[in-house]
Amino acid sequence: MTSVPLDHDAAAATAHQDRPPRHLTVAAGQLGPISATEPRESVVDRLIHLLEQAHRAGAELIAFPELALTTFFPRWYVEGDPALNLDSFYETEMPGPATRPLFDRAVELGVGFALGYAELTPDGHRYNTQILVERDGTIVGHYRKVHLPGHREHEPWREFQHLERRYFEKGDGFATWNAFGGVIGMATCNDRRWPETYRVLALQGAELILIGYNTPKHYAPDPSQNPLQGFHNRLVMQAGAYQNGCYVIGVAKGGVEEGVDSLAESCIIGPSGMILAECRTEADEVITVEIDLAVTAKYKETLFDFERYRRPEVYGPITAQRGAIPPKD
Ligand code: ING
Repeated sequence: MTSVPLDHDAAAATAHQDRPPRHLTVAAGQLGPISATEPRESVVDRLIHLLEQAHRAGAELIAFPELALTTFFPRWYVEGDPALNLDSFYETEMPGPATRPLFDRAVELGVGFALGYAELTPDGHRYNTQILVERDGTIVGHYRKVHLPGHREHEPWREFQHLERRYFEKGDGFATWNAFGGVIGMATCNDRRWPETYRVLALQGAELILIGYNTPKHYAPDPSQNPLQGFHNRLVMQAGAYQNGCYVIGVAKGGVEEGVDSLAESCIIGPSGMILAECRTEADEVITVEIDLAVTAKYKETLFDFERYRRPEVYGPITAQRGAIPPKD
């Protein structure tokens, strides 16, 4: 039983006083398709071009998509052991020879970035990974995707596969980092659909959450959702932002990639839940917004004052159960 301090209503109820501003100009670096044969060096050139464009617009941080260095290879079932056939899609060092130019250019321009890629560890573990790199080129954050969607075995009935559960292991949790003058959290793609993602990050102080995604517009288990992909994308990130008093950047690799039409619609969302900027194309595109991280306090210190209003003592089922347990008759 979690002991919760007594109610805080004794605290004086006064209008929220604005905090000193903490401005940060952020960008989403959306990617169009990456073909299976596009060399890493070519993709890195595209990322550098987006980073330079963001820098010209004053950005100090740019978020790149999930698996931003390669095509979304989990759409294919590859016979035999994944370790034997798919290694070319994984990074064994970061930065490596192909990605070092991105780090070098970022340091030259003083722009930090978040980058999603497939990670193969020295001891043979595979993750859908995202890193946070500060403006001096230091990797300050390292996140491995927690919620792996799709399936593990070949399902030939599908137009294309979604084998993340075959090609990646689950990450072991969410973390936040002090960087860029605030508290930054990261999540990846399917993570954005689960409210726990935002709440666990916000309970660790997150003020800005960076989320890369690759989302096919066709959802094989229920195609009735296909026309709602854009709505669901905005819905979950806007809700997550508002309910946790956070800025959220959702950044896509979109367009028709190896025959699979994928959602673009990258956007930057404020703690009000309002969309502050959104991409208009399904190609490489940069959007930037000068945000004020101090504005998060308007929500975190009023409506969503966790310490004052949350009731963890009644939230037990959220961590005690995995699936739903309906009431007995
Ligand atoms: N992609 C998807 C996502 O959650 C998916 C999985 C595909 C959901 C299609 C809905 C429709 O956005 C990843 N990579 O998690």
